[in-house]
Amino acid sequence: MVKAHPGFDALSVSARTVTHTYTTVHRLPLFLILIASFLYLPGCETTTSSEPQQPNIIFIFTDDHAPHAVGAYGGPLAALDPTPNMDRLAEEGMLFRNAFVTNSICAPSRAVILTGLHSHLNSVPTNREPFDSTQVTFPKLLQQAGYQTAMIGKWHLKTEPTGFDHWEVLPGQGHYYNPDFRTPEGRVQETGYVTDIITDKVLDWLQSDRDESKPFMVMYQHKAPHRRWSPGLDHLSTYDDVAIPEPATLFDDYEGRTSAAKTQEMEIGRHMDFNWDLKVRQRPDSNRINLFNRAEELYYRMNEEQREAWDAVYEPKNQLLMDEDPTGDELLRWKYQRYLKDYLRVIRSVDDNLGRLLDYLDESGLDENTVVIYNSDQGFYLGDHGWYDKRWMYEESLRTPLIIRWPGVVQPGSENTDLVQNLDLAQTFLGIADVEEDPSMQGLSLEPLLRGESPADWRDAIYYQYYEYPGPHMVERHYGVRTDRHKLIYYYNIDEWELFDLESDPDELQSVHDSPDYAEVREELLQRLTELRTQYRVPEEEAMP
Ligand code: SGN
Ligand code: CA
Repeated sequence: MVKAHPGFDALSVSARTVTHTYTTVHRLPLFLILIASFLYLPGCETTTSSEPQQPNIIFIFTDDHAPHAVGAYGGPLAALDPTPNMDRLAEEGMLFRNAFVTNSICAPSRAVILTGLHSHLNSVPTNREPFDSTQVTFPKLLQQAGYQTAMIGKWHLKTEPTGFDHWEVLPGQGHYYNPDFRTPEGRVQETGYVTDIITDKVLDWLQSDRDESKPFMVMYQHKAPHRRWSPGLDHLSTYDDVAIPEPATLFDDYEGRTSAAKTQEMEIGRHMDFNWDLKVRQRPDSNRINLFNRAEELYYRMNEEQREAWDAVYEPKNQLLMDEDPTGDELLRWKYQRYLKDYLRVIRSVDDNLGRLLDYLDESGLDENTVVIYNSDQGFYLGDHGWYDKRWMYEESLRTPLIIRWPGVVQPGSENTDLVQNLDLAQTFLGIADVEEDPSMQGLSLEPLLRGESPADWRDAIYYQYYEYPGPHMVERHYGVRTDRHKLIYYYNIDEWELFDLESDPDELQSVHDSPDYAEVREELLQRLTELRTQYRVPEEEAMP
């Protein structure tokens, strides 16, 4: 059913920069609007006529939060109860078991979500390009359809946000302590911890700046848990008394894969920095003066009170490390514990703040007509393969957490195992709002899945491509296809292939690309890869060999 609401034909100021022509389902003749209004009289609908009919949307987005660090996804880390509020969201909504990204890195992932287009079509294939803000985005379409829109937190797309009635964003990567914000009126610095401050701003906007005659869509986007994983003052000691379980592949030797797995620079053992990553100021890695200086800059960005609290917790533990002075595997184990504890501490603050938001929705009564989505820009290596960071088409970074609560529509506590991607979110949000999508968008609306349907023609394979090489962590460029059971990856600059059977080798340790037993599977996957590249209009210059 098409739902009319007061702001249906309002055109936003920022939308004037848009060059495309839109069609909107809300441009209806007056008599249809009158009939629709009549249908909404008490008795015909459970809501009152003054309430907006379209659901509100809150998109909660984190940076680098791997699904295996969300309690509801299970696995060894779930035993630590890392995310009680996210787990509550899953109990009240739908958890997507097989949610993937198209390009496992920050700015590209954000551009995909906004436009519903793969990286080769949306102007941001790597973290370096500025987002072309004249493109069609889902916030612009929602805004034109009468939604009030806001973007608060990490943006990372360089150009100014467009399609938002309100925006306050971190410049670049932003800071954990005492962060600056870019706003239409200029830069402001706030005092405190970034995850709390972003949440305060979202709650403020919901409480005081909202036009209650309109439905709203807010993008609530954390910096956390991005490197250098700096916990808030209230979680500095969380997990002090536990040993974080180690992943089976912590001591991976990278055999069984292409040369790409051996030439990366993202190993906990070899590439993590003592001061920058591990917060051991007394033990600078002599060859990384730049990282040492950056860490010191952040140390002095904290105010005295913050620094004292920080030192009181880190200093004694650092002293213990210096006294014991572990080496080899023992040092790697120590680094892993420090890394994971800080990463999970940072996530605890995200989760606490999610709790604040969910409480506010309950208290205000907004919970009933608000769709809440939890998602991250990609997965992350939590010591898996001995790594941190992301970028690869391997499972840990290809996956992203996706939990959607939609009261009255989504079956509470349900799970979906279809292959879905961040590419689908733009159309999903437009579908939820009953606003027509742009015909060029390349995803699939998740609406039928949210309603509990299993469309027979749902996609059987996903396409992935990563472009940022050379660059941080030196992960070779690659593209590939993943089905529910197999994955074919092509490192096109070095002309090397990998094929994994995820059923017999879930950790992707042994490529079977050259095995005669997999000749048929390989041909099928190659065929599917070619089809997907045609379907998604991947340009010729990145052509198959
Ligand atoms: C920074 C980090 C990298 C990280 C990129 C991209 N280095 O360069 O570890 O891969 O961001 O991250 S740091 O020394 O600054 O911490 S992304 O999430 O923005 O894509
Ligand atoms: Ca990221």
